[in-house]
Formats: sequence, C-alpha cells, structure tokens
Amino acid sequence: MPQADLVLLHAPSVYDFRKESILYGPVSDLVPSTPVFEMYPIGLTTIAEYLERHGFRVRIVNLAVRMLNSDRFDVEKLIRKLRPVAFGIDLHWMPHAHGAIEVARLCKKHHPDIPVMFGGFSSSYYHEELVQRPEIDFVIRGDSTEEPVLQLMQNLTGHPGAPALDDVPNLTWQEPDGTLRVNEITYSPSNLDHVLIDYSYVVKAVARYRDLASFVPFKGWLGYPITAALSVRGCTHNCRTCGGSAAAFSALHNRRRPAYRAPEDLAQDIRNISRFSKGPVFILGDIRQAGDEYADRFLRAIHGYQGPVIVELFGGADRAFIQRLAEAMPNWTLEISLESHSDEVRAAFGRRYKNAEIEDTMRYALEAGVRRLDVFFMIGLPQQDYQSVMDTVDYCEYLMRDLDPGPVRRLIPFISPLAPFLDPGSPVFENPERYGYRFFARTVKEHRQALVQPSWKYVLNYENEWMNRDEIVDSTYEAGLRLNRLKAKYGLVGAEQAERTEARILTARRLIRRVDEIMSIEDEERRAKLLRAIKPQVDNANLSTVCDKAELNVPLKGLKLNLPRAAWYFAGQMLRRLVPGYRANGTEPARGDVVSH
Ligand code: B12
Ligand code: SF4
Repeated sequence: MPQADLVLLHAPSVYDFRKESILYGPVSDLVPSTPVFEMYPIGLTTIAEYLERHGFRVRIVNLAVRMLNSDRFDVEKLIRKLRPVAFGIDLHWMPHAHGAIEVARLCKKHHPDIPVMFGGFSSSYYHEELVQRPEIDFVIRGDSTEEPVLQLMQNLTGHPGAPALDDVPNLTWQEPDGTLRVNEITYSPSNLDHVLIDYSYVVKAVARYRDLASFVPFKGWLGYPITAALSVRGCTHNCRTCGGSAAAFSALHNRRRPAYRAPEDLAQDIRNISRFSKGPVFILGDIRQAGDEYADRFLRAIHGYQGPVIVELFGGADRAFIQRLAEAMPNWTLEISLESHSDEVRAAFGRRYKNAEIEDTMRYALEAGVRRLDVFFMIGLPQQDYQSVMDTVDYCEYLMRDLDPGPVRRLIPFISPLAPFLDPGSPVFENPERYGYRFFARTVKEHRQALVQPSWKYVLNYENEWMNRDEIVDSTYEAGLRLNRLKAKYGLVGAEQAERTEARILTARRLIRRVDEIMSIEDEERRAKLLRAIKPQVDNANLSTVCDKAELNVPLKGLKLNLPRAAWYFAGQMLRRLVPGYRANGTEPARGDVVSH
C-alpha cells in the first residue's frame, strides 16, 4: 500500500470511550454521529484533494469510526505502522478536545520526529494553548487552510522555493526556546473556487488505499449515505451561542464576508455526489444568504435534479420562492431551526423572525409538496426557563395538529439541548455576563477534564440565569418524553418505537440520578468502582436518547452506493484533464469538472 505524505486523523470525542463509563445524553441526537462524534470535518477531504492536486499523497483515517466498529481495533498499532511526513489532526469541534490530543500523544510516542499539525474551528480559537503542548507542533488557523497546509508541507519536505515558516499564512507554532510565533491570517479566500467539494478524492483514495473502513464518515453511513454540499464558509447571522457566527468568523478566521461556492459549481457538486450515492445531499447554508440572484442561479442550475436533497432556511420565505425550490428539486426535505416557540426567546438568541412569518413558510412548503419538514427547537437559550421549554413542546403539538393535518403527516419537530458545550468564540462565550451565562470550562485543559465526567450534566460547560445544569437536564428529559408521546399520538412514530424511546428516556433519567448519587460519595476508589459497575447500562442508554436517530432519516430505496461506477467516472475526468481530446464514455462536460490551479 502506498505511504502517504500527510495522514489526516479524526479522533473520537473521548479517546477511551470504549473503557470509560460516561452517560453522554442527547448530545448528538440531531446529527448523524453517535456521542463519540465520529464524523470528520468535510474540510479533511478538501485539504486532501488540494494537496493531491499539487503532488502530495494524503490519506484520511477516521479512527473514531474504526474504534466504534470494533472493540479490538488497535489504534496504536495502526499509528505505529504509518510513516508520513506529517500528521494532521482535526480539533474542529470542541467535543474532540480529549480524543484529538490523546491521538496526537500517540503519534508523538511512536514517531517523535514526525510533526503534528492541528486545525479546525476550536484549534483556531485555542491555537496558543495548543502549540504549547508537547504533542502539537503546528496549528493552522482559519476556515480555509488548503493553501497554508500545502505551503507547510512544502516547507517540511524542502520543496524548491518552499516558504519559510514565517511566511506560511495562518500558522502558529512554538520555537524550541518557547517563543510563540503567530503568523497573521492572511489566507482567507473570498470564494470557494479553489476547492472541490464532491468527494471525488474520497472515492479515488478508497480504491488506492483499499481501505473503505477508514474513510467512512460515520457509523451506519454505508446503509444511509447522507452527504453534505457546502454552499458557504461563513455566515451572515450572529446567533448568540454559535461559534460559526459572523462575529466568530471575523475574530477567529479574519473573515469579513462569507465565501460562497459558485452556484453552478454547487449544483455540479450535488450531481457529482449522485454518481456514487443515492443518499440525500444536505445543502449546507441557506441558499439565499448570498442574495436572490445567487439563489436563482443555483435553482436554474439544479433544475430537474431528482435525487433526495435537504435544504435549510434561516428565516421565512415567500410562496413564490418555495414553489421554485419545489419545482427545481422535487425530492426535497426542508429543515428550519425555530429554536423556541417564543418570539422573545428567539430574538434573545439572535434570530429575528416571528412565528407568523415562519408558519406561513411552513404552510407554503407543505402545499408545494415538500417530502418532509423537520423543525428544530433547542434548550439552553437565553431567557428560556423550564416552563418555556414545556411551552415549546405544546407549540410542537399545535404545529403537528394544525399546520399539517395529514392524512400523511410530514412536519416533524425535534428538541434537543445545546450540548455538550456552548461554542468557544460565540458571542455568549466571549461575553457571558452580558448574556446571563456562566461557564465551567474556558480552556482546552478544562474542557478535556469536563469531557471525562460521568454524565452529560457534569460535561456541560455552561448554565445560565434561567436554568442551571440540573434544570437543563430535567427539562431535556421531560420535553423528550412529552414530544415522543405527541409524535406517537399524531402518528409520526409507531407505537413500538415510541415505547422504546420512552423506555430509553426513563432509563437515562434514572441513570443520571444514580450517577449523581455516586458522585456524592467521597471515596474516589469506591466512586470509580460503582461507575464501572453501571457501564453496561450506561452504554445501552447512550444512543438516541430523546428521539430515535432514525427519525431523522429520509426513506431510501434500492442500491444506495455505487463506488466502482463513480471511481470509473472520476478516473475518466482525470484522464480528460491529462490527455487533451480524451472523452470517457457517457461523461458530459460540466463547469465543476474543471479544476483551476
Ligand atoms: C456544516 C456544519 C456541521 C455539519 C458537519 C459536516 C462536516 N462533516 O463537516 C453537521 C451538521 C454534521 C455538524 C455537526 C456538529 N456540529 Co457543526 N457546524 C456546521 C456549520 C454550519 C458549518 C461548518 C462549515 O462551514 N464547515 C466548512 C469549513 C469552514 O470547515 P471545513 O471545510 O470542514 O474545515 C476547514 C477548516 O475548519 C480547517 N480544518 C478542519 N479540520 C482540520 C484539520 C487540520 C489538520 C487542518 C490543518 C485544518 C482543518 O480547514 C478546513 C479546510 O479549509 C458550522 C457553523 C458555521 N457557520 O460555521 C457548525 C459548527 C462548526 N458546528 C458546531 C458543533 C458544536 C457541532 C456538533 C458538535 C453539534 C452537536 N452537538 O451535535 C456536531 C459535531 C458532529 C460530529 N463531529 O460528529 C459548532 C462548533 C463550535 C466548536 N468550536 O466546537 C459550529 C461552529 C456552530 C454550531 N454550533 O453548529 N455541523
Ligand atoms: S446558528 Fe446562526 S450564526 Fe450559526 S451558522 Fe446557523 S444561522 Fe449562522
């Protein structure tokens, strides 16, 4: 098997999750991952593709998914065998603060001379703390690191004309004498023309390394191959708890304006993905963020696409727009984050739209034949107390009953806590007193300690004026119970599934109290012993806590993945680029096929 120059590793949230007894709670109920957060950032594929285009070999190893899939999978053995020029580890999401650093430690243990680089949102926030750790040599900051990683790799390999470390944009490192070096974030491209976001790299790399298992983005993906198409890096909004808000992008990534994918390229990315996957493509980012002209161009370019797509809207839309969406992509699901039933709470969170407006949007979508309408509510918001959470559940009943009377109901509400962490870099994290919040962890070190606490109540890095950690936990389980019963009442989940979910919530509630009792014992050894004793029950309660994860899935029929066909197609594309005049059978030229250097 060819050795890679750069190996990109994705760690589990808590490295020892196979041994530790931790009641993770509903921290990942609304994303495809388990609480191990095994999904790797989409950016690993764009970094890999960009470097390959410039002559380096890159391999992605999703350690988290490999560990989840097998208790016997030996991480150290795998790391020992690898001999790249450098390791790259994502600390993009803060919940990986434990696992990412433990994996870095293993890389250093077996390969003390091979540099380890970190990147991602949380790395960008904590770059100085990270490079002072012995396991980490470099942090590459910013939301677009393809070019800086390339330059760092050229430096490390002594490439002719390679930049000195001082000249690698966005780079932080520590000199041997302990001096911190922080280069400015000067690489922050204004658009996404320089990247390929269609996973063609992954399809080719799976064939090259004969290692599908390491590239799988999350457990269960082969049965439900959902993928993401990225319309934007950045955001025009400023939701108070979001580490990807406009304010956070400006402070962390020196990004003043979002960088958009050209609308025609976005459409082509989706069509390219459909060559290997029949699963839904989630179009990340509201396509209206860049303005009406952008949305129009995208809808024209994607018109007639028959595959399943998931579209998100960050606010209300008029009937004409919804009609155009439905005509362009008839097999569509809509996602809207309402956050709360209360206009006041939503406004305090930083979203200004009102119920009346968003309810109209939902009606238009249902009229236009949307396949599913997922509506999300959150717990842990500013000005939201326990009663307000219960009122949100009542509002969910109103939505199910009055907005979508059936016969086949398509509007599905979900509720979940902001957990395990409120985002570093978010307005609330930067200014807790102003927004009525209190934090239990501020540094990487403190977040690492929090992650290995025995229940998600102790992991939560915040509480606020309106709910303490106990109330956040209690309201979450109570809301979960009530919403589950309502979904059964309105036929959105079957009776048996509802019973299973109810049983899981009740077990989780019982276990969280048991953990509290154990935590009140002073003798540390006895505490550890008792926590180990409940591990089997804790593990059973850890998946799909307040709703069944499968509730999020769009139904799929027939063959879901066709990697060989796609590998053939992408190889044809590459040949076309290399051999002028070459034309692979059945491949039509398209804008997204051409990669500009
Ligand atoms: C899309 C998205 C998702 C998608 C992820 C798709 C994917 N596979 O990447 C989904 C919906 C699955 C998701 C889930 C979660 N998300 Co999210 N997500 C976003 C969102 C909306 C956009 C992110 C984005 O634009 N990515 C594209 C670019 C910017 O990143 P990228 O291409 O992947 O990576 C580039 C750089 O970050 C960097 N980089 C990344 N990794 C590495 C590694 C190395 C070695 C290097 C050098 C560089 C590098 O270089 C890359 C290429 O240029 C942001 C909000 C926002 N507006 O940004 C939140 C955001 C990133 N998510 C967040 C969170 C908290 C989560 C969850 C933990 C929530 C939860 N509790 O379930 C989960 C984690 C899931 C998991 N790992 O299993 C927070 C993160 C805050 C923080 N610092 O921790 C954000 C900022 C806001 C939010 N609260 O939603 N998310
Ligand atoms: S939560 Fe708000 S600020 Fe964050 S990405 Fe979504 S719309 Fe933008």
